[in-house]
Amino acid sequence: MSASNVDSTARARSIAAFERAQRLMPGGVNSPARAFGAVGGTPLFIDRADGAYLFDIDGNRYIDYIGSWGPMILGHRHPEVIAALERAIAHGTSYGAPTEAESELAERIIDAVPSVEMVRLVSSGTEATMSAIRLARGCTGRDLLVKFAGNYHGHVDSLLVAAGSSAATLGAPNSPGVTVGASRDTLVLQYNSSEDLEQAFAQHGDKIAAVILEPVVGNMGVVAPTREFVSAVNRLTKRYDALLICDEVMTGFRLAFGGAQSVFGFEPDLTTLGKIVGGGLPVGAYGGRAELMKQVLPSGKVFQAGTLSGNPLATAAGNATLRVLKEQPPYDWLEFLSARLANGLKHAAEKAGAPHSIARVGSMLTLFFHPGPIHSWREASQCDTARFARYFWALMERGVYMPCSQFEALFVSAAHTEADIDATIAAAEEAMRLAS
Ligand code: KE4
Repeated sequence: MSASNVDSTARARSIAAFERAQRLMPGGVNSPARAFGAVGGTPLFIDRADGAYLFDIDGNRYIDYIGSWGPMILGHRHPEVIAALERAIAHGTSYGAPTEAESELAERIIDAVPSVEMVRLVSSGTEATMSAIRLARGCTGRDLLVKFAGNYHGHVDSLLVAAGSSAATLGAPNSPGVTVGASRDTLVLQYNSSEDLEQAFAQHGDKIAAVILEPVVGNMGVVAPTREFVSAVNRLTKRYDALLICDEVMTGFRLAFGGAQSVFGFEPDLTTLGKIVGGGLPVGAYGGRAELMKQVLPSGKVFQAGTLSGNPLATAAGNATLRVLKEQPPYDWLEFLSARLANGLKHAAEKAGAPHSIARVGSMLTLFFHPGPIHSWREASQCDTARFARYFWALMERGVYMPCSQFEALFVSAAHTEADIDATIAAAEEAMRLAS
């Protein structure tokens, strides 16, 4: 079923709302991923959410696998998060002065992530990665930055860079407005390519300030690191005195309480966080060895600031979320549900004869319309995205809201039930057939 065939009567209010929004905001959205560009059709305007469900303004209910792109690991409107917000809002919304809630959230992060001894709270994942990169350059006195194709770290100029012609070729801007100056200090390599990393360090090693990566990639669809790649990243950054930045904005507190680094063995100098640490409100964070973090203003000279950093409402939601994750860890339940879902989607694709591969790490998973295996952007970029778009809309018609791009992870929450998973699998069997 193509997007244009979607039963528009069931979404009349979203269609009208989108027409209005497009007159007011670029593309009618405040983040491009939401505009359904990758799948076509009209994005749904959401009225409310509860547990594992989204409800659009036309009153349709969906089983939600976006989870706000990761933050909602406990499900929507978790009672302890709502209660924490109600308590916080009774005291006001923002003070521009320190609060104990910020220290509590910092303490929770430090206790959870072994490599983090000190942390700075900011208001988004982009702010976290931008600041961690500036700190790495400030601490090392070096300019070059290594990133990997298919890894997304927010809209930081120095990371909006296309790969050069070879592993050792410095990058070029891949967005208007990003200057050559901002991009020429960035090397873009293939994820899971130890050879690329060896070559880049051999050629530029003493100029590389940091390597930044997603320890499990979510932003080209889910791609896990190979053991060899993890070892090469740890070894080469140490050997050349470059810093390793693990961008755990998506994976932090998602794949384990200590993040993907605790599962896969990355040894980061700095870690960036977001999404779950705000429990659905705007919180980002960067942290790492105290000797590095102490170089951030005002204890050090590396500048970084933010009006709403550590906002009382955001830290209340973040603290409540991390408290629940620590006291009632959902990871076994998430593993059970996510494995059930992955198996069901696999069988649905096999029954439909659709070329596919499934990648899953914990409660992040992607069904690629590509036979796989997928280890880097080179393979991921060959997926059948037209088939994905048909599959996406056929699922939407059946009340299942998947991420609106082949190159995203879907997220299972602790609020999902076996019945939700089984209903999703049944819908996927029909959607897969229709999408063929
Ligand atoms: P934000 O600035 O959007 O809070 O975080 C940027 C970011 C940094 N690092 C990683 C690993 C991320 O996944 C993200 C943001 N993720 C996307 C979803 N793939 C957010 C969705 C959107 O852009 O609307």
